[in-house]
Amino acid sequence: MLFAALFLFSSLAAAQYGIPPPPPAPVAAAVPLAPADSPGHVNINVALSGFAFSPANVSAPNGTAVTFWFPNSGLEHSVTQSSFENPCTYLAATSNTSAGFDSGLTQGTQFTIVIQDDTKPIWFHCKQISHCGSFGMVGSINAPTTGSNTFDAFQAAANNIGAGEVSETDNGPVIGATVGVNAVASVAPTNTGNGALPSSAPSSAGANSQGGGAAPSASNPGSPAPQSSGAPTLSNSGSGASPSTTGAGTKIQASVGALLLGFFGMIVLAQM
Ligand SMILES: *[C@@H]1O[C@H](CO)[C@@H](O)[C@H](O)[C@H]1NC(C)=O
Ligand SMILES: *[C@@H]1O[C@H](CO)[C@@H](O)[C@H](O)[C@H]1NC(C)=O
Ligand SMILES: *[C@@H]1O[C@H](CO)[C@@H](O)[C@H](O)[C@H]1NC(C)=O
Ligand SMILES: [Cu+2]
Repeated sequence: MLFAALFLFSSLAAAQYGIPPPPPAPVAAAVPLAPADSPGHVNINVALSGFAFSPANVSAPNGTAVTFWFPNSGLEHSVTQSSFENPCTYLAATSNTSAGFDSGLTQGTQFTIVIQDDTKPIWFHCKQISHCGSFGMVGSINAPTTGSNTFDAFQAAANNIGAGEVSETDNGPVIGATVGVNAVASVAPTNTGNGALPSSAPSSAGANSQGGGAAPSASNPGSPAPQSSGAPTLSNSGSGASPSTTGAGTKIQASVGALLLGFFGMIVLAQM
């Protein structure tokens, strides 16, 4: 403890008196970009450059694992299932269908869903405030390529919402066999870092436990509570500025650091 305190103090003194500080601690390795697709596994970058999924619309047959790669960028994003009709709104359960999957806001992680019915489109968006309505941060899987419900039409509908986007609550990941429409996620966002599926991810061998026609009960006590449309937790500043959820966290880290320094300082004084 004393040694640690002395070390802290001496590096502080070094910085103050112009002695070259020790080399900076190694920066955590950046999360790799989405690797190339492989058989049964499709990879999608999340906001790698700009607020967009890339690729934003893919086709993926039954049993395919689709992994979303969230960069460690300082700004959280999500993959949140929605509907063609309401691109920027979490897909709530109905009496006939289960609620949508949701990664929850996250960064520096990967989130994998497995396709259960490739005959139906899967629509999703990022719930970070303004990303869907103002930036069109949406995506689709197995969307029709012609007609009125294409990916392009979906994204246009999101952009039409614009600043009218309703901020959504974030209750963390919504995963498990009882949620997700036409695709399910069984593992919360995890940093596997190397393209490997999380060990408990469902195999992409095509097992379809839900079946196409089964009507999951909306009152299943095992299913996570769907997000309410009540009081939003993300604040909408209403300005055009890019929102950030990291400001408060950074401040907290800084003051914890100051507290720790003070604590060590007192220990040193006590030893003198
Ligand atoms: C993506 O969407 C466009 C327009 O909606 C469509 O022409 C294209 O075929 C789609 N690509 C895939 C892989 O679905
Ligand atoms: C639910 O299913 C019933 C019977 O198939 C149907 O009449 C009803 O319209 C469906 N409700 C919704 C919201 O899809
Ligand atoms: C994929 O699974 C769904 C649901 O079980 C089924 O209706 C559909 O026919 C399957 N697709 C193919 C290409 O077999
Ligand atoms: Cu986003």
